[in-house]
Amino acid sequence: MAKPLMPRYNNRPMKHLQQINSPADLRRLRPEHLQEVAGEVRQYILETMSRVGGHTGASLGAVELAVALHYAFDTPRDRLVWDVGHQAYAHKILTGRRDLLPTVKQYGGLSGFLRRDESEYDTFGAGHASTSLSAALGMAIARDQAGEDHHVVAVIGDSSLAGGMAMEAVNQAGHLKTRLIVLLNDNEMSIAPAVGGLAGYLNRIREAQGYHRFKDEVGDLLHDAPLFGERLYQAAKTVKDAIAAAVLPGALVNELGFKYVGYVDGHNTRALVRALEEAKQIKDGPVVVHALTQKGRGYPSREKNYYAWHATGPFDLRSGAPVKPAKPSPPQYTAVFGETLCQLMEQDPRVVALTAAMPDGTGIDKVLEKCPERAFDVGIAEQHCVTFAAGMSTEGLKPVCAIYSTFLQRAFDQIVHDVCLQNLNVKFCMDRAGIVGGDGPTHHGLLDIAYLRGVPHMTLMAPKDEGEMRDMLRTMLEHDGPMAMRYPRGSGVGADIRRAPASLEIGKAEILRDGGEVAVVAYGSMVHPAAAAAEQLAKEGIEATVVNARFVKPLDAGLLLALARTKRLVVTVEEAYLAGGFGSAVMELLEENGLLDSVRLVRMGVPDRIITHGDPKLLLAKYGLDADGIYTRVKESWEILEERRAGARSRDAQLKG
Ligand SMILES: Cc1ncc(C[n+]2csc(CCOP(=O)(O)OP(=O)(O)O)c2C)c(N)n1
Repeated sequence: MAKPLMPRYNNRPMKHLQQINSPADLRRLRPEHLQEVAGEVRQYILETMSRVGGHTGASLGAVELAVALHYAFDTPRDRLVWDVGHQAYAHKILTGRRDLLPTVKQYGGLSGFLRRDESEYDTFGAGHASTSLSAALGMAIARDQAGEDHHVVAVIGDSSLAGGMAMEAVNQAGHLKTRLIVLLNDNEMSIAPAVGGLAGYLNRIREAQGYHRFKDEVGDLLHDAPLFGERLYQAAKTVKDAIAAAVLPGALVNELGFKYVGYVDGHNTRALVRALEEAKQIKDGPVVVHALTQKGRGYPSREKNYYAWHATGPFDLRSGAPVKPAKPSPPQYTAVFGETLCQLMEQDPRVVALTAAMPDGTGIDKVLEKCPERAFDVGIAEQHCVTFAAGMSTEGLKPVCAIYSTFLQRAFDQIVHDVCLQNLNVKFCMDRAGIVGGDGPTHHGLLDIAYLRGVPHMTLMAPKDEGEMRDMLRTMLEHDGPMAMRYPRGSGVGADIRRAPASLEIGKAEILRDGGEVAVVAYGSMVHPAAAAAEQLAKEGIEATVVNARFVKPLDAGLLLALARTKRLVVTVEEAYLAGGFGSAVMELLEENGLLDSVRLVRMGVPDRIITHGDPKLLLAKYGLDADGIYTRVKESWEILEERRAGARSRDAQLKG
């Protein structure tokens, strides 16, 4: 009889993986096969990511964790809560989404993070860091109240554990003494190398070499010893706990009420399953299982660059080298920002630069390199970052907080309470404002206009391109008081970045094109598409004035009111939620001046719904936020006005006749 064909992936046999359609299939395997399963999962992630890109390194580091977790626990009955969710591709593969992995982050495909509406195994959606312990603790309490007995397990990275929310949850968990398992995925990395006191603490644990050798080598030997192995191992555990207590700096373990299991080799499935089984036995409070992992484990490159591998684009599977885009694009906003800030810092010694765990993502890596004594990576701690900056400003420093629009949401109260109420001189530079693409709903920066516009003392602006971003950065540093600037993800438009940055007049818009009975007033990233739309309209005989608004607070009220008085149609365009956004600010201005009835106002922006992940070009087009979309909307709105005018004229004629 012919042998059945071995399932293969890109010509490699995937003996186990093809049979695993749910964790129940995994749990049917013998424990000695788990390491092979992990090998196949890693290979599958590598081959897939080499083609489509994604959170490659983060997920490669957590392959064995996912295998061991789904093996040791009865998921989805036992609840698994992943922090951030960027490291969970193996979890996706094992929970019925294997064949969809190549669609990850693409429009209509799998989310890059975890989502409750994607799978019953995704018990809690995330994307922002440090939420898992709070959510898991809530689930554990709900379990206790319902009289149920399943396990709740939070998986959190060493850097996310240092985030404020996670620390608050640790504080409460120790006090509540409810049953909760925390698997600490400790790879000594955030996206950048981990920073802060907790990183040092975990380091000290790692350096307890005697304990390490005991656990991993002697422990294994005892376990495998014939006849008395299990008993010897159990006896040794007591000794091991004593050693742990002796060598571990006690804060988390003793003082905060957590039990400790570990540390354990996070790439050894057998050791992991054993540690998790041990944690399951602890009934009287929270326990942390400390797993040591390597980010990017198995990445095909001799140079160990965990920083670069956290997330990757497509890469060469043999060398690990990134696949270069077909045609080079203009420099990214982030890079231009970092360079410009370095230049301006040379001219003003009071300027300091701050990032919350995103040095490369914000361009602050350049400042950290050039003047490390004036640049600070505070870790995943946006709230602290803002108040830290506020404190600096009270003593005359000029802090620039470079924080993604989406992550600055975390620090809203600090902006209000610590910065703006005291009118302190803190600057906010919001990278990734607007639709960010593959990272999706948790990462789109669509709310910053709405959440910052209503705060007294705040000045809010957005450049039309990377050249004007340099001007705005200079403008910010010359003015006193809280100011925020938003700019999009990705490449600029190719604007001139060699000229010296200019100082702009606060609250003054720029007229780019003048004429006609239509005005298109665009904010930030929508200015160039609006100008292109106006070109197209002009070809069809519809002349439009195009305004680069530059400021949403303060608005250029003089210009906007003049437009409202002289034009028949005013269209506002922004890459942000319409509710509370730039168009809303213009509408309020017209209403306050009794002009809403004298001009037709159309607001273009993002509607009040969750915006999915996918290619930003596609998503922007979907909401009409590109040159074609603006052209179409202006044309339609203009034609409606013209039809009404024609109707009114013919009614007048009839009445006169
Ligand atoms: C509030 C917030 N700030 C910043 C980020 C960006 N971010 C995503 S993953 C990550 C690093 C997380 O490090 P760690 O928890 O150690 O997990 P690892 O990636 O090393 O597995 C950061 C800073 C985020 N997701 N949420």
